[in-house]
Amino acid sequence: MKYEALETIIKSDGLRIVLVQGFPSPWGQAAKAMIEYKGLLYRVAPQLAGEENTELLEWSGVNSGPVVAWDALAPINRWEDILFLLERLAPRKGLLPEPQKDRAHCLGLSHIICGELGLGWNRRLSMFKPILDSGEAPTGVQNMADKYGYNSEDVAKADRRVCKTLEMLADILRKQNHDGSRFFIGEQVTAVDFYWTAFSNLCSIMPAELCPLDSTIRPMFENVSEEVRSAIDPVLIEHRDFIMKEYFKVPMEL
Ligand SMILES: N[C@@H](CCC(=O)N[C@@H](CS)C(=O)NCC(=O)O)C(=O)O
Repeated sequence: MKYEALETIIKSDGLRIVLVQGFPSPWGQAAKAMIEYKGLLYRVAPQLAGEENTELLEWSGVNSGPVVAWDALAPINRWEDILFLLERLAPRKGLLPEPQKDRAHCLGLSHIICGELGLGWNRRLSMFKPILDSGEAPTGVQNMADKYGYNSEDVAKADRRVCKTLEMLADILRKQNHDGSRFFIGEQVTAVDFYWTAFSNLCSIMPAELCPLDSTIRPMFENVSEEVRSAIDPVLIEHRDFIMKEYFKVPMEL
């Protein structure tokens, strides 16, 4: 993967994705892995974490990553819009099951992982806490805290909410394993398998061989409370290792 200037990819056509450069930002890494799994060609440009990203904002209406664009369509940024675009572009390697019950289950679990007040959101609140508590938060972190709903009430509940989600995901996987499947839903890979794998990095960061994160950034990801650490059932890590090996490009490209 080669980052190109944002200006260049704005002017080009086809599929483009803007990723948070240098971070295993799970929304972007999951989208990138799904694009690659589906065999879609893409170009990529960087978003700079915590910075103004003015050009990105002007083009897409947001200054976060990921942003995805297809031909002349307006750029999109929400995980479900990105997923549905990818499904339209490469329906044969579908990541949303057809049966309605499974589809609802898949979208519900995806929302619990990727959505507002979901797993990623709550882990981010907990990751910001020590930095903001220090009273010396860099401007970039303060910007992100303001943008992503940092408030004392939700911060106080974040770890508990994460644990509840991890417990539920582990229960589902145990039941699936018992029924002979290595996936969250049915017997085939779905979007949830990609999301959990990418978001697991916020709870249990992968080793450097799989996720070559700069050593100055890694400690922020390693800072996981004992409460959350003990809710990471081995079945969750076995699943993400399997999905990484079979469905992601390794090592992750940041
Ligand atoms: N738009 C995504 C979430 C985007 C998001 O949370 N992006 C974060 C990932 S950590 C980001 O861009 N952080 C860097 C920044 O805001 O500067 C969605 O809701 O589906």
